[in-house]
Amino acid sequence: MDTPSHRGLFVVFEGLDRSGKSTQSARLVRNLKDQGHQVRHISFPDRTTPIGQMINSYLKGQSQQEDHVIHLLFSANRWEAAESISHDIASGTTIVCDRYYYSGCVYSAAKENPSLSLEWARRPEEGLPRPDVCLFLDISPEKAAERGGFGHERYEQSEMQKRVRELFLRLRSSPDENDFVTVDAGQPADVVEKEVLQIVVKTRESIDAHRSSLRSV
Ligand code: 2DT
Ligand code: MG
Repeated sequence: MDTPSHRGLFVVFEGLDRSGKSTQSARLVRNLKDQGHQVRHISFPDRTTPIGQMINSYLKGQSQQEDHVIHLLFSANRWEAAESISHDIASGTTIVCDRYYYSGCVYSAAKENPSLSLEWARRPEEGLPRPDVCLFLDISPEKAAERGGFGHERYEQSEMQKRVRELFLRLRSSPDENDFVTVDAGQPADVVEKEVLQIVVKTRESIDAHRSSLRSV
């Protein structure tokens, strides 16, 4: 195995729908590749696996799932990818990932099911590869809505988006989530792109300086 200083980074993008995650993660992938890094772009939910297909059908409203069950399926969908993420990072590939366990926690907790708290939601995520940095693309639900109407998937409604943002902010203030960095996603895309790249370059430098290994959630 490579020494930690040659390992890849694990970079996650989080944020509301329409916060610019797809655009910014694609730009980061291109920028890192231009700098000569090996990069793999992934996203959760990964709708291609059998578990991912169950999630897809739920999100499209084609099937129902009990709140805890769908929560655990989203988590299982990350666990089934965990080994390949750790493997790639150890062999020097940087992973750029759209959504991860932070979305898992906040979207489930936003349902306001009394037996599904943010704390409960985080438990099944414990032990997953921990991102080196989580870039939270912060945008108000109003500004996100101005960027185009909502789609037709479950969760794409303004009340839900407001609760999701509040929970992201709550999660951010937890000492467990010390890899969280907030970026103002209401700025022009080019400005966000530069900020993101600067943060990732700094993260790289800090990991190289400390020879930090990949941690666990
Ligand atoms: P996309 O619009 O990014 O495809 O996401 N979600 C996502 C959860 O509820 N739990 C999770 O663990 C993850 C990763 C957020 C589809 C929706 O799925 C939600 C939006
Ligand atoms: Mg979506």
